Amino acid sequence: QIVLKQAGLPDALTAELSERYDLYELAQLSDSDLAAIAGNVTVVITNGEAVVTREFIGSLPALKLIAVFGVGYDGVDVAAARDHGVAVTHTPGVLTDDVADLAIGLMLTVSRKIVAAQRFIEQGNWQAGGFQWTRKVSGKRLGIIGMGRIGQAIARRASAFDMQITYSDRQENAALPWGYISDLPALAQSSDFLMVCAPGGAGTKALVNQAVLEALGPEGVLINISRGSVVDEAALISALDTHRIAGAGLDVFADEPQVPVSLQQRDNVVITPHMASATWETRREMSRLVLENVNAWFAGQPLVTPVP
Ligand code: 8YV
Repeated sequence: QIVLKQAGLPDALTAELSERYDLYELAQLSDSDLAAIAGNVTVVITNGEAVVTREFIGSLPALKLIAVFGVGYDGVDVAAARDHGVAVTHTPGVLTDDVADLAIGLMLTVSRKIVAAQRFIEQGNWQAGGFQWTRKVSGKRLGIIGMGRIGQAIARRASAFDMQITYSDRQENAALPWGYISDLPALAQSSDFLMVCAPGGAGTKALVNQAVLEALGPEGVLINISRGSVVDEAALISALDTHRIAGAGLDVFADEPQVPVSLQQRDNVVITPHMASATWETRREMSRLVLENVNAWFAGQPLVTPVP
């Protein structure tokens, strides 16, 4: 019974897995190496960025579990997994705070131009006069696309900034105290900040398109901490080029780790390398959950955090 590591994982998790199981790393296997072990691979461990295709699942006849190091499992062909009787687990909950924290950080950083202000000092410009004025965040209107665990955590934080919060989702959640606007251009139009918190995948591809960005408007800021695929990146670049939106804060991109040059070196765009869940504390918890799921499967016990 082989555990196949298909993507980068924290060293401590890799060490723990290899202590307990017969662990192979896909990146280190030639095609013939892989063919030689394929019949014995029962568990595949992947992450939020990697892609697990139907073809790959089909090439591993003994596969029983795909454990995702991350909450988003849009990279895994879950329908194919189901067809092959393969369970999928992920790491929900433990990273919610970190992702929400970074979302708020990006919102503040873009609006108050914190990165540009630091560059201003470092480039020796302060002596010649003060930095440009920026835009207020507190009390502004925040629109959230995707009101799941992370969207709600962002909304709770934004409430402390006295923001007026509305959201869109597949359906209204009547238990929430925030206003529901299902139509995305309408949501964008009533927002100063638009946060993308919807999961990736076919159902949300390019949800934030030119029409949504136009509705957000020249004073509006887009923040994306979910998946690059949810935003039409070309439309975003064009909206920035033509000043049809005010700025953007982006932790995720369409073709990571490639980041279009046209999103770089802009005073009104703050970019981070898909790091929202990357704190020591949270990466430890994510590792623990991956390990618990794999251990549960080998012990014949119920999985801890299967995908719905
Ligand atoms: C990544 C993420 O999984 O949780 C998610 O969905 O995108 C991240 O936490 C992480 O970067 C590891 O690949």
